[in-house]
Amino acid sequence: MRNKPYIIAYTPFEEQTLEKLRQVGDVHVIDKKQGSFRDQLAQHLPHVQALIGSGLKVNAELLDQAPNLKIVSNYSVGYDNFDIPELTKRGIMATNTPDVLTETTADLIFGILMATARRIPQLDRLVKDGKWTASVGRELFGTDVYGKTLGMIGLGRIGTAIARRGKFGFNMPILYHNRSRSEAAEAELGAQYCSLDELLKQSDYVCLMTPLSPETMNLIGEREFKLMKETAIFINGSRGATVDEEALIHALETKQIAAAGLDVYVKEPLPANSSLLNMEHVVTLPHVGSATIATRDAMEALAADNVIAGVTGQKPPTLINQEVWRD
Ligand code: 8YV
Repeated sequence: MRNKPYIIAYTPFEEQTLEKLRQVGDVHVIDKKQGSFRDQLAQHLPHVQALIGSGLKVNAELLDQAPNLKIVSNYSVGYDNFDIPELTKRGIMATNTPDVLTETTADLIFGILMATARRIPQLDRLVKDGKWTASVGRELFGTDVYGKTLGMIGLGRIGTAIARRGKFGFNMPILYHNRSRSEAAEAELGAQYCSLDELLKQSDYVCLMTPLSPETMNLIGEREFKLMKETAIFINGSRGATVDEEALIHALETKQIAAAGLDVYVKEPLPANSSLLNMEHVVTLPHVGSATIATRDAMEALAADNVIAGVTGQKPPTLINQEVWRD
């Protein structure tokens, strides 16, 4: 019988985060170098009270193996990897890391938009490859950003922060489609709510920032790409599965849309045989929206604070399923 709470960290964390967790519990780090991730996890699940990390699918099958689990702490704002109704039914707390990554992620997503529009990676490669031997020709000219229409699908915290950059930095009219209307965004940004189809037809930049859920799975597919302008640039900073990736590849191959900037994919890391890798008009980033040192440190600290609260009888600061909390 253990007398300290048993905590499993299944994503690499900084020593300072592990040290913080060790103040309240026995911490075991799953290290992929030590063998199969699944086997290690299976061995520890019967004893674990807290799980901390990102991306692990936490569903009934896993929970059946973890009868002592009190809290699952996601080191990310998105929690599509959690079966929240199942966790709630079992009285297990689920937490994520909102707010601390909002501005950093918005910076990066706006950065992809700029990089895709102005072909920054292609131009950088040209210079580094020693091919800058004359003035750059029209085939490498970009697309204007300033004053163009930005369509935001998903206007939550990060979506709103991206729209602010567009509105105040680049004078972009903002259209948005969201589960619910945001009077605050309409007042602050003059953002105009519209149907998904209207947004797709009118936007120069279509930026997808909606969380992944059964309702948003494959939200953008063949029909939606057909509705977009031929000059449209598509940006995805949400989750790969919100887009039908085959339909995206087809839309890019057939020039139904002009270009895409992507930080997320159906399968991550992106497989080496993905057609997206061979397209000059696609900018591919390796899921790094929140990846600055300061932001990742803040995410680690918040994810750890959630665990510490959860195993010491306090309410975790960013509890998702509030229903499970009883004083
Ligand atoms: C990941 C993210 O957390 O927060 C999210 O939802 O997608 C990212 O910030 C990050 O890749 C760490 O795993």
